Amino acid sequence: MSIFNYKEQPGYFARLKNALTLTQEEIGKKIDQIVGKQESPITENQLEELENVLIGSDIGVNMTMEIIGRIREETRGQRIMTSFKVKRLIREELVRIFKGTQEWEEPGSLTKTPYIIFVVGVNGVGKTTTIAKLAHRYRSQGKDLLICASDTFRAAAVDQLMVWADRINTDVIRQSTGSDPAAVLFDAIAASRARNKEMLIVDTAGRLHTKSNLMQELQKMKRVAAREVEGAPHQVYLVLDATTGQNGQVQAQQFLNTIGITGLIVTKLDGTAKGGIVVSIARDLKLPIAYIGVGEKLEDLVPFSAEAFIDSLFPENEAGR
Ligand SMILES: Nc1nc2c(ncn2[C@@H]2O[C@H](COP(=O)(O)OP(=O)(O)O)[C@@H](O)[C@H]2O)c(=O)[nH]1
Ligand SMILES: [Mg+2]
Repeated sequence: MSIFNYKEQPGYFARLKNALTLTQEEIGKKIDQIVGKQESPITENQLEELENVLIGSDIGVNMTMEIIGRIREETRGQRIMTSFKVKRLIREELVRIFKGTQEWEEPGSLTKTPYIIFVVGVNGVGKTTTIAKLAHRYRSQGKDLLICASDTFRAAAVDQLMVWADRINTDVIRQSTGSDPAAVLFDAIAASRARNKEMLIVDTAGRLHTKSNLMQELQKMKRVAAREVEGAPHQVYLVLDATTGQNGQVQAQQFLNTIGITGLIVTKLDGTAKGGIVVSIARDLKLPIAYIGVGEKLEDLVPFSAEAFIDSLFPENEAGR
């Protein structure tokens, strides 16, 4: 669970809510339609419909079964189950899931420099875009940083990084296409030292068809970082795409087993009704969700707050009644 307090961030909640509009319609509104404002015990039919809504939102089958089980338990003995009460139960279950994940804290003032962040994940999930957003964010917090272009597999990857870097006025350390990603990293660490940079954000390749090479490559990069800087890599962010649903979890497990992950970044939460994936990711991986991507612009990356996430799906004033 993140210790980031969203209530202290002006505008944060409105933005999150906006990004989660489709998910909210998919979960919150549909639950309202099913259980309505009824004052009689919930029927088996309604439970089935609820189950479909929850599964459809990508919250995960196990999670859905747990929630439905609790609702069933609570309605036993003819207890009244209104839409508010259903939502409150779901809220409670979600809070419990996020409490089961590790704590995560955004990099603060940096002592071990360069502070090295690896950004990993399969092709197309949004790694490069996220790196630009992260660099933008950390720079606005006053951190002096460099970006390392270790996705040397595709020429376009470095070009894309250069375009972003230009816009945020940050240097990129790169070599020619096909060079050893660990060698680029070695260079980038040397450059960070020489230029007194506090932070180094590392883009990595994400090709799927030669996965074992990719994993070996990442392990080698990890060894280089660890040898050069104490405690490095200090963060390994795994980027997952919310729109690809449950597939992401299998990938995640592989990255987790190979290089270890300190935090997850879930992208493309805007424009999907499947935002429930965030819950099943947290539940299954037990890893903290560090940031979420809510659009394609530089500003569209926000720290994840489980509380804000739950509040935007099930407003507290309604669910608490
Ligand atoms: N809507 C939306 N699009 C995103 C987000 N993050 C990344 N993208 C888009 O996803 C596509 C792939 O991103 P890219 O950074 O190249 O992925 P990479 O292959 O993992 O490096 C691009 O078109 C990005 O604009 C997000 O949070 N929301
Ligand atoms: Mg990329």
